[in-house]
Amino acid sequence: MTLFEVDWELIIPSGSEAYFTIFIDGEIYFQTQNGVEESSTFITLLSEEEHIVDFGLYTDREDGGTPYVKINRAIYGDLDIVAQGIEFWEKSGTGSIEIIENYLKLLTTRFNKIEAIGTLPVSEPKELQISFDWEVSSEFDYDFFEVYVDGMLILRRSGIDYGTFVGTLTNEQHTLRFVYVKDSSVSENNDLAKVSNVLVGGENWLLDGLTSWTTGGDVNPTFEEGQIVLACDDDQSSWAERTYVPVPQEPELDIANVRIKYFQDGRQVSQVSIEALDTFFVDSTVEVFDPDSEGWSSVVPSQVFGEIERYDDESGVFDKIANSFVFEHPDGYYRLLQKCNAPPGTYYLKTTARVGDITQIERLKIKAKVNI
Ligand SMILES: [Ca+2]
Repeated sequence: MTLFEVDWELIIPSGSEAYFTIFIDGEIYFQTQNGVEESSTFITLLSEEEHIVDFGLYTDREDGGTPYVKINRAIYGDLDIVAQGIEFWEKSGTGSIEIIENYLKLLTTRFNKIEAIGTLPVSEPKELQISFDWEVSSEFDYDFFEVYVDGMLILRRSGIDYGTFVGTLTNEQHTLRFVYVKDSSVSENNDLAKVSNVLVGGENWLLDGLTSWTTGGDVNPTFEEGQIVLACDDDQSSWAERTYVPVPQEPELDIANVRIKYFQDGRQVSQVSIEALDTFFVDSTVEVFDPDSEGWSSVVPSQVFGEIERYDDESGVFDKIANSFVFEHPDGYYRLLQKCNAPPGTYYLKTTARVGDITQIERLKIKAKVNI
């Protein structure tokens, strides 16, 4: 999911009245109290699909002067929305929307509303997928089903509505919370919210009902027929939450677990030059990485074999010319002896070592000069 942060400011001259709203995908996510001047930061996490954001200003009285809203900052992931300019916004209603200096200004006159509507683009998915089915049956616009991740609102719905939410999060610890919350009066419809099929990182979080969940609010939710049922009275809430803890990852090694080292005359070599490609030898040792000591140590492989190859620049393919003779030396190294006839050029000694389940293949470059 992607963070959407909005710094907003509602200015209401004394004697005037107005309120400010934020709608996302046509649903109300935030609303100020009518006539109260305030400023704050609105934060929500939105799923990877496209979203419609709608900032609205509603003016009742303007006896003291015209109220207006300043969107001082709006950031969606890495995207600075205010910096996109006025073209980002579509105007709806009566009044004006304009970019002044570094903010978006919404202004309208009495008994009117002005909206600035923009489209938040599709965002990149993260590693951990979460999904759930939800339904709400409540007083529209007053009693809400809300979903939070790490305390940030990700979904808010009311009335009679249902759907499947799909989003992704970083593979880190996250807390998912479902809430049913009611205002101070009036109940409509079934007056509850239900959640089922909660899948987090491929795991079904409702297999054992609410056993692994924390529940709370004024009324604890219940678990019925595979669903979390959230319900409560006026001015109350009911919630259930669960925390995802990532499985510790094996430390990633940027080195192979087995390696082959080459020697000539007791010195380690990374390539070999020879006068002629009829007979020569290279010694090799095989080592294994021990993650505990974080060091390499010699190992006796179950199998070692070598072959001389020619590399074809055009096809990008190694062609085998001849096998090596492998002699196991009592001092723990393997002598790879080559006998073959080929013209001067660049060749490779392909060495294969098997250690347990690991088959390690390495190639030593051989430069064969003119055979005198
Ligand atoms: Ca209500």
